[in-house]
Amino acid sequence: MIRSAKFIKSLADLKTYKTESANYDCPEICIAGRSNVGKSSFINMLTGRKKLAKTSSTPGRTRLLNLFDINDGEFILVDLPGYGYAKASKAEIEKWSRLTDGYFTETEKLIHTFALVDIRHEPNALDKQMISYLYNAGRPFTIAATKADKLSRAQQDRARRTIAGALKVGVDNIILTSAETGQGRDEIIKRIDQIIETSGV
Ligand SMILES: Nc1nc2c(ncn2[C@@H]2O[C@H](COP(=O)(O)OP(=O)(O)OP(=O)(O)O)[C@@H](O)[C@H]2O)c(=O)[nH]1
Ligand SMILES: [Mg+2]
Repeated sequence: MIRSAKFIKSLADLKTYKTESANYDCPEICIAGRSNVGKSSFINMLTGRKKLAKTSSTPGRTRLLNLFDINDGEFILVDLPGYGYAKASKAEIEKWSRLTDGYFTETEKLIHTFALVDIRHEPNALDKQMISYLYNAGRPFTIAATKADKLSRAQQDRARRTIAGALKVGVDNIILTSAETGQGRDEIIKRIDQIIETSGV
């Protein structure tokens, strides 16, 4: 259950992340995925706060690592910059990937990742890379297909099978979500409750 949500801080580099994360003792759950897939909107949907995380129709909006406190120290939601933003400069892309890759290697508090893919697109090489990275690193994750409202129910079913096939997971491992309609919200919250419970905090 999410009772309260509060923005903590935006962090531009790993060093700041390490300093900041030393200040809290609770687990982290992060939201990863391609630029514009709907990570920040996903956080807003979960917390029921439309403007908590900044969203934008222009890809590449989230350039920093953003931390949100959930339920007064129960866990931290981490909003990551998206990958695969074609229009970004090489220097920017390097900076963001240093930050996101670095986050995954440095964090000692991450207990789960929500890996987001756009329901309308077949997962690309970067999406596949993200999933195999998480899998090989032994990092527990859940796949959420965002923007389900853009497709009919029949199309959603088909898309879910396509995504499952491309990412080599069972269809039941993909939760369909929509920040517009709230579809999938209860399922995600239920998953979070289980994750927190089994993490023993
Ligand atoms: N129809 C629909 N639009 C969505 C949904 N989720 C996000 N969007 C739209 O998609 C665009 C990108 O959303 P963001 O939440 O900013 O995406 P992001 O993944 O945080 O993007 P970056 O921070 O740039 O990596 C915005 O215009 C959102 O309104 C959804 O579930 N349904
Ligand atoms: Mg964002």
